[in-house]
Formats: sequence, structure tokens, C-alpha cells
Amino acid sequence: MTPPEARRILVTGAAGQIGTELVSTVAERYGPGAVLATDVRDPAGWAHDCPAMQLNCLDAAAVRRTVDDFGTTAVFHLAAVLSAAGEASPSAAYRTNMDGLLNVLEAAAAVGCQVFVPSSIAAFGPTSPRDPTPQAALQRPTTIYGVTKVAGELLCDYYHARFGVDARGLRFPGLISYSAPPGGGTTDYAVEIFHAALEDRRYTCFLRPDTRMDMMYMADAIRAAVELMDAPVEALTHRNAFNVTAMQFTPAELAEAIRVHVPGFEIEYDPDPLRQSIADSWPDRLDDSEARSQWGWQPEYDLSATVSAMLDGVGRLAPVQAGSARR
Ligand code: AKB
Repeated sequence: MTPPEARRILVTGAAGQIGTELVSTVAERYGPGAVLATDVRDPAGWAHDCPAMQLNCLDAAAVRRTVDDFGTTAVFHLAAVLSAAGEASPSAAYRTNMDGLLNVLEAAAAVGCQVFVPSSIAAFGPTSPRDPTPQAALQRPTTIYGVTKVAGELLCDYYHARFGVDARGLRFPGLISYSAPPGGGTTDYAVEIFHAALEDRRYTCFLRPDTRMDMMYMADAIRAAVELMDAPVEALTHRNAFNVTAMQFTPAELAEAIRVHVPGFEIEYDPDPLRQSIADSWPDRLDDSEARSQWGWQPEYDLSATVSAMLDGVGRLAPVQAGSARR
């Protein structure tokens, strides 16, 4: 394991929902010079205070060169197309999610660095057990995103077995955060609802009120990724695709929890057939006992802590609207 002072962490998809918060966390932990934030988007508008550059993960030579030049010890590979966006263009989603990962794993095999790859509840499908979904369960997802997540899990295992790449990963539930929008997921309602609650005191949800899904607050997700990457290898029976979870709720239950802080908040439902069918195919709750026993995973944010943190964070983004909508 690379000592903390020698870490050189390259993040792909750094301008995205996970990347934005991961970059700040690792820059704070290892120093801004130890982190290189990359994204296919132009870095001009990003809020990072560490070095940042444009990088298209589909450009294998550029990925290899960047990993090499930075002296990378770990890549957090977050560049991906999410579930609903993937259905708009399955072949493009396949290329981004699979070829991008392949290029990162190839570069990691060449330089001998670690790789973190997020998988998802989307790696399961309607034939998987739903509540709880075991660590090892039938995986027959029905979205292109889910297909790439299962294939990505296998590719990471393969690069470890064949080339010794220390590729680790987590199956994340829906992630809730305020620093950057999620963009194109099925669980995005659980982020949008907070902005709507503070701006308009009403929200139209694209899922049915009783759609239960697994969720996690971003601070827990970032901590889980960093802790897994730091876990001593002897403690791990496997490295990749650990189920992790923090809470489960429906849109109706989330609205109720928000109403505690935003009296009069109203929610109505106008289910979108695509996103509803995706949500209906996903687990209600992952069984994360392997993550808990192998590397000590423990979530800190439940529904009520998440709602408080989100209202606080979103309120700080938009102080005028937030102030008028909160008690
Ligand atoms: C999505 O909704 O597509 C993602 C996920 C659950 O992986 N948030």
C-alpha cells in the first residue's frame, strides 16, 4: 500500500456528482498537489483547487499518458453514463462505460496503480432477490447501464487475476448530494426534491409514491470509497463490487421527512414510464454484511440526518430562496 505522503490520485469524471466531492475530500486528505481532477468537460468552470485538466477516457493514449505523467498511484474512475441517460443512447453509453474502463485498467496494468470503480444497485435486475439483495446474487439487469456495471465488475476481477491490478469497487445505491447535480439517473429525484422544496415548496416526482429504493448520502459514499481503497488487502476476501447501503425510502417517505423542516411542502406524482420501470427492476435494499465484516463499513447518515444535511447544503447554495422556505 502506498504511504499517504506518496499518494498521487487521478480522478476521472471529476466534474460529476461523485467526482466533485471526492476531489475535495482527497485533496484535503493528501494535499491539493496529490490530486489531478480530470473530466471530458472543460475544466474552466470547476470549483476544484487542485490541478485539473480535460481528459476523454475514450482516448486510450491520452489516458495512458496522463496516468504515467502524473506518477499516478490510484485512479478513481468515475466517468460514466447513468441509467436513464444510457437508455437514450445505449451504444454511446456502452462505449463510454466499457471502453473508458478498459483504457483505465490497461493504463493501471502498465504502471501498477490501484483503481476504484463504482458499480451500482443497477447491476441487479428484476430476477435478483430484492430485499435484501445478497452480495452474491443473480445479476440480470435490464438497462444498458446495468449491463455495463456487471461487465465492469467482471473486467476488474479479470484485470486483477490476469495482470495483478488492484481494482476495487462498491455497488452504490442512489447517491444524494448538493455540490453537483447527478444528471441522468433514476434516483435523481432524491436530489431534485430538495432544490424544489426550498425553491418552490412543491415537487412533481417522476416515480410512484411507493417506489422503495436503496440510498446513501454522498459523505458516506466518499468515505466508503476511500476506506475500501485503504483497506489492507489481507482483510479482503474479494476486492470488487461490495454491496454498501445506508437507508431505504420511498418518495412519499422522503417528502414526509422534508415536511418536518419545510412545512407545507407538497409533492405530486407524474411517473415517467422509463424511469419507473428501471426503478421497479432494482433492489429495495442491498445486504452489505460483507462490506461491514471485511473492511468495517458503517454508514453515518440515516434519512433524518441526510434530510437535515441536504436542506442545509442546498440552502447555502441558494440562500435567498432557502431562507424564505425554512423554519
Ligand atoms: C442511477 O440512478 O442511474 C444511479 C445509480 C443508482 O447507479 N444513481
